[in-house]
Amino acid sequence: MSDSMPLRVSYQEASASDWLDGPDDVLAVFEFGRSPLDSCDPRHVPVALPQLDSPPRVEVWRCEGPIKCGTWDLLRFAQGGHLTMGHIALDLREQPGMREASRLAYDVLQAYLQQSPHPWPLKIWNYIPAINEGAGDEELYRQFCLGRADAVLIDPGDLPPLPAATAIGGPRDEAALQVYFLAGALPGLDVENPRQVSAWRYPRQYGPRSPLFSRGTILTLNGARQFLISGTASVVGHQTHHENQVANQLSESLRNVHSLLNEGHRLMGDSRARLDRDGILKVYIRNAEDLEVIRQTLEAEAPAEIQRIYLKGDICRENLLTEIDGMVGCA
Ligand code: 3EB
Repeated sequence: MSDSMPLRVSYQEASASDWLDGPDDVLAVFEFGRSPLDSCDPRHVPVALPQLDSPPRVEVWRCEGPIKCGTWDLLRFAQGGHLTMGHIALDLREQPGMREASRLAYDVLQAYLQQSPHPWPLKIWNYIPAINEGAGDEELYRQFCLGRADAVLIDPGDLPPLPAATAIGGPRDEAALQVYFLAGALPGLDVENPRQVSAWRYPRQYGPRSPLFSRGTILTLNGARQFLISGTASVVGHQTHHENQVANQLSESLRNVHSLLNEGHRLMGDSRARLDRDGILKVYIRNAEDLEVIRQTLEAEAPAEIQRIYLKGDICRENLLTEIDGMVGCA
């Protein structure tokens, strides 16, 4: 693995505790199929989405230290020399509704970042139980977007630099809304996808408040670059393509990823993101029975070297069956 990546990311077969008790440069360990309410260390991030492929693995983030851990209000964090990971799990049984829970999570996140030496969120992951439940604007994803906008748009009409993001639905019996992030000392370079309408400009039909995220951000540290890719689905313009065709949806998502990486190359001039062994892809799948067709499509269309994991998760539009996110290095 190259040391030029600001954040070294990998999937590992050893247990979460082996990594938490292991090397001193571990910033975070993500364990799948576990309730976010059961974090045992500030660096330990249990994620409710079950892993669909085998063997079971954890996602490990490593960076330059020293690493300092702690709890701040409702948030747990691990702060490295240049980067911070933070996570919040809110028990929805103690919240009046999803909008309020989302607003609270983002209020805490923003208050934490304001006093942190790493105040710029680069990417935020959001895992939302029963994300498609509720009709029309009552849908939990739309309520989540409202709460996020309540917190983030302090001055409406004034759009802050937006981090990359992923928003995926977790199991219905999971009690917690989970938000976790990677943040740095400087803002990332925002990249939009020329094939897609920017999410904050989505038309009204998708909900009362547009989702607030950039399609990707580029993190630069000591001359090394890393591309943080937002959740990327089969959306062209603002519309879902290939309804009910899971393999075609995955191919379209990959076209979107390539288009985004090309746009990043155009903006950076010299360097280019690479889907190689330093990178990871997370593939979210709505219906577990689609695992094999998705795996075959990815194997045919993405380089074999890039690390990947398949998670069961609902996509934020009912007609989307799969989505990809990732972190890749630039050379
Ligand atoms: C899309 O392209 C798919 O609300 O934070 C992807 C990534 C999506 C992030 C978010 C939503 C979010 O619109 C949905």
